[in-house]
Amino acid sequence: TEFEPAPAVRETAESIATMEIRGAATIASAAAEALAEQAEAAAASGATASDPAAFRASMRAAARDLRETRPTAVSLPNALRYVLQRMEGDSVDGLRRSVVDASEAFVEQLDRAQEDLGQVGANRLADGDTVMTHCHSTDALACIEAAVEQGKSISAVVKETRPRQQGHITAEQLRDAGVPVTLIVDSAARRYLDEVDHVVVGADSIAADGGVINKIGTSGLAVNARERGVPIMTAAQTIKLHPETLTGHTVEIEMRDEGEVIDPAARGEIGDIAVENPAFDVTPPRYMDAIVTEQGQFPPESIVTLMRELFGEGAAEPWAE
Ligand code: RUB
Repeated sequence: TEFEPAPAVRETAESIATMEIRGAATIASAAAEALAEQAEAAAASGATASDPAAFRASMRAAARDLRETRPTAVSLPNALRYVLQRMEGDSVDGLRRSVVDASEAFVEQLDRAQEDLGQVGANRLADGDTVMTHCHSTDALACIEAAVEQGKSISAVVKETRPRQQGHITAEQLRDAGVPVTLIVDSAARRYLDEVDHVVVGADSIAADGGVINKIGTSGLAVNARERGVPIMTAAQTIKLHPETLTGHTVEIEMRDEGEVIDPAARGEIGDIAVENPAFDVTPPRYMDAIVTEQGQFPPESIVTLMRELFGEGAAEPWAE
């Protein structure tokens, strides 16, 4: 493009692409913060410092670079849209300030939404419950941690989550919150569901039909939980709602490198086989008991009502004040 994004933006984009920064909420706040860094850099350098139109164009270019990193978590484009829609002013300094303010407001709302949904999710858990988790979701953890803060005694069975083992991050965080943790391989999930009272997962996107897009393996876990009679909830702030699914679009499922599945050194020995590595899957609404948001809990089939409220006529996005 004509505008090279600031080094801080390139670094953030690279960290999202390599999954050093990962998880839908964390990606969203990093992207919003990167736009603020772009605004500071553009207000201080070259043509963008003196030309409001050039400043705006450089912001849009930075947003495109951030957008292209990973396709599935809608919180990323939702964050970029939130900040860019609030960019206003006739001078570069005014524009800069509006972007920095919007970025800060976004991150604040994100934190508050997570706290609020944590309370809702915690209300679904009872003293003495054992929960099962998949992957690492800050929204899901907020529910478990809030339950512990309510004085409930909770223990956890944590799925390691192949291929990248984000379950290890979940295990450490729960251990630090004083939750007794048992780590299992993914394929042991159904066996352990007999000892579990509730499954708690996060989401990268929620579709208008109530389908939950989350880490690969979530849909199988949900089907098994239903078969075992164990309730399953998705903890998802409203920035996870995917506006384009209201008009019939589907959510792109990221396909990642085969090197995450099979050691490149062993590839030669195994020879001519196909390896596929989808990062996410879709859990149909009928296998999910509740979507827990900062606006309360919803049966998946009714989430479209909230989506229309937040994205429909005029109201341009979630987290409207
Ligand atoms: C992470 C993942 C998480 C959601 C929700 O996938 O699927 O469950 O992003 O996380 P990856 P949060 O590791 O591939 O990014 O609740 O923190 O937004």
